[in-house]
Amino acid sequence: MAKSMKKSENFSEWYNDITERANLSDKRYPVKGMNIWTPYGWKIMLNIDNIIREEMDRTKHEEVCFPLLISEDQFAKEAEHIKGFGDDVYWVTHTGKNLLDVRLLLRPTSETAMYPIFALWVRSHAELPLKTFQIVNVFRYETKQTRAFMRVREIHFFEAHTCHTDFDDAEKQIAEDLDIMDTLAKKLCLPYLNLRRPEWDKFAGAYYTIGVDTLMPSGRTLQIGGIHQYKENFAKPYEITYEDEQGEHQYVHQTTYGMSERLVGAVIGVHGDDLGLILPPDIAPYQVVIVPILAKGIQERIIEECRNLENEVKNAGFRVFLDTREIRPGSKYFDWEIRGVPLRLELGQRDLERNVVTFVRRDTGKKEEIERSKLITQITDSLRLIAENLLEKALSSQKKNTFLAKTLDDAKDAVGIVKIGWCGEEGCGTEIEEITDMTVLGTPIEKEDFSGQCVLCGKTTDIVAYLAKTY
Ligand code: P5A
Ligand code: ZN
Repeated sequence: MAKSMKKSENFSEWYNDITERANLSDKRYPVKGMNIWTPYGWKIMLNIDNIIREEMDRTKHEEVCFPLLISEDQFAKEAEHIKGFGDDVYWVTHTGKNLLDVRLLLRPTSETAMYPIFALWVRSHAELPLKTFQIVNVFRYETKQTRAFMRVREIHFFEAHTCHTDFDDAEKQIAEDLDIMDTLAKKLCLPYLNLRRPEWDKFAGAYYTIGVDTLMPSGRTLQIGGIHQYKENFAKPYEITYEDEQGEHQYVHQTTYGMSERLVGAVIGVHGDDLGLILPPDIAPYQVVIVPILAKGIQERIIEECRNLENEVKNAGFRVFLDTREIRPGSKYFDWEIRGVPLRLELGQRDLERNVVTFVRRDTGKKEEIERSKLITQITDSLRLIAENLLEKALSSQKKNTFLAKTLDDAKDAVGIVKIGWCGEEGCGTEIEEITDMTVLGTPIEKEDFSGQCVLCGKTTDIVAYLAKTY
């Protein structure tokens, strides 16, 4: 077996290695940036999608599914949007040998597919807000380095699109989106930052963008979500209007919220260790794995008892897997550790005789014996503790790797998230990016107490900007 990588020594290799060995994704597909979802990886993704669907349901968004192809004329209506996405687009130009009259493109995101239709759907103020979402694949010809889950060209994509009577109602939607983000991030045990992106880095066509960033162990941040206020920017070119109470036609105000399989990438990177993945219990395909320790003579009794355990755990509402493969228990431990299953139960002759189960936590490696009768309470408690521990660890690592830099030199030396004083001017911002070789992620949406100087021009300012190297 190949020597396993150390996460702390080479995060990037470790990430690729773990993704492969945990069998999350098959990267042998012969089109760059397009990977295959394996059964195990797909189960994780679907568990995340299910949480998102629950949240959408709770907040009364309705699921839709728009076509994959967009015609060029529809795509081209909003100038900023096409400027931002034009180069990333995959075009469909032919059918067989014939050139198409109107070229078609694979959606890189679905604004331009949906909004001509929203213009037909939205009639009166009584139908607003319109709250929709879809979970579909989108295509972006990324030129930055591709990497499983983190940057792909065929993206498993969640996108919510809403229409509102006015700016304030759209702002309420953004507050709701932030609340949804928080619920989801808690379940994934991920700390994150909500940063209002600088003007030069907002979503193409947006009035403003909130980037949701998480810190990876490499010291780079990964954007795991985008929440955008469009104001009337798309409503105008797509003529999405409604009749208000006075019978006047008004443009809707729109918002969107997007996430992707990057959430899986963040979970792998943030929580995993040198033994493999560690999956947050809420998204683990199996929360509990049972490994029989077979002793000669009573093999059948042990298997039977393991089946009883399996049923008991399943009936209590947990996702459980009984591993009856004919390989050594040690190999099974190894496999399930790589795959990040939060809890392992072992049952052998000694356990059977003493009416206990051996119980191992993936996050701490701690092994203990528990009474058979306390099994379900113990599982319930342990899964909760694992989730808490994962979040706490990640939070403390984020804290440890966040620095306030007084000067550009200090900023340059830091690995992680760097906070600096910034006057707010684009000129200073982009120059800071060049000098530090970092990205200005933006300013926190909840204003932080700060008074100091812009690290570049020295002007007194109360604005803190966050900088980091990014994926
Ligand atoms: C919001 C939904 C949008 O596209 N339109 C509809 C808006 N926003 S976004 O920020 O550009 O994308 C949303 C999130 O998708 C993830 N993402 C990716 N994931 C994997 N591979 C990619 N190439 C990729 N590109 C974007 C990011 O998490 C982003 O925040
Ligand atoms: Zn300045």
